Amino acid sequence: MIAQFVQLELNVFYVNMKNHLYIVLPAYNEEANIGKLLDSISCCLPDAGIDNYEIVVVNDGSVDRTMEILKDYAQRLPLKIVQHEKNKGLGPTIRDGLLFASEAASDGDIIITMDADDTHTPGLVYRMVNTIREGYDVVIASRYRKGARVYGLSCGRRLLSLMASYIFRLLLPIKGVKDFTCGYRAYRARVLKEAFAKYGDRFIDQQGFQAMVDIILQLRSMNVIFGEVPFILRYDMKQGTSKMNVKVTVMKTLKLILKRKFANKL
Ligand SMILES: Nc1nc2c(ncn2[C@@H]2O[C@H](COP(=O)(O)OP(=O)(O)O)[C@@H](O)[C@H]2O)c(=O)[nH]1
Ligand SMILES: [Mg+2]
Repeated sequence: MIAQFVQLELNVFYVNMKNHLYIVLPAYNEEANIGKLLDSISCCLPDAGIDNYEIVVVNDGSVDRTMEILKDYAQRLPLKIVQHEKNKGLGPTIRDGLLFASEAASDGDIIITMDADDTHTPGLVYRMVNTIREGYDVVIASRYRKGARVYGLSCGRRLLSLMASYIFRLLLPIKGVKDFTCGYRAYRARVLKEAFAKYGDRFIDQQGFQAMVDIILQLRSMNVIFGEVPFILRYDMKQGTSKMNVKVTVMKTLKLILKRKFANKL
């Protein structure tokens, strides 16, 4: 019991001392969700012994109250806001967030991305951070690992994600990856720094939702160790509708597969 307590204390100490954690949130018109998510992050992380964190929200030209809410939270949380005056799309937004975080981070720090729609539970951050510390470079919150659950997502969207998973595993397999499309991920900061140095402006150059899968495809040729942890997707918590245009995303993703598979233009 005492030994366990000491071990826990050491763990907490270790997380605090060694790893700075950046949480990058791409946000477009998330007034209904962003406050709830920031509340849960600010509860969950200290509960897990992680006090050394910073949230980076990229507000992508939202036309609702997202900015107002963010400014309010920035007064009490370690929160930086990167502002796009106009809506640029998920690709440029996630890129600017990752660039901001990786420039601020040291090599051993950890950068997490999650949706700002309150469907990615921050309780998983602790496990993702520890999985990086076990030796993985990129850890994906995966819907295709034992123990994963999906609540509230339509059958059509479920099927689409599953098909994407099989197509990528068949055509562009990556050891350790089954969920190519989930945006909830942890990256060792060094890997992102190296990717920005290697690819420059070509790193994350897709505009839409397919940018998320392309990050993994671009890291694939860089000796990166990928891992996954099972994840509970709480789509039932989401207020409002998805911002993903399914048809456009499917077409652009298919085009991307052809480009990466056959033209191999990385
Ligand atoms: N920057 C930016 N972010 C977007 C845009 N559309 C969606 N997002 C963000 O990308 C994330 C994923 O979108 P979401 O609606 O949750 O997609 P879904 O979970 O796949 O249904 C959320 O954090 C959104 O706020 C956009 O046009 N620009
Ligand atoms: Mg979402």
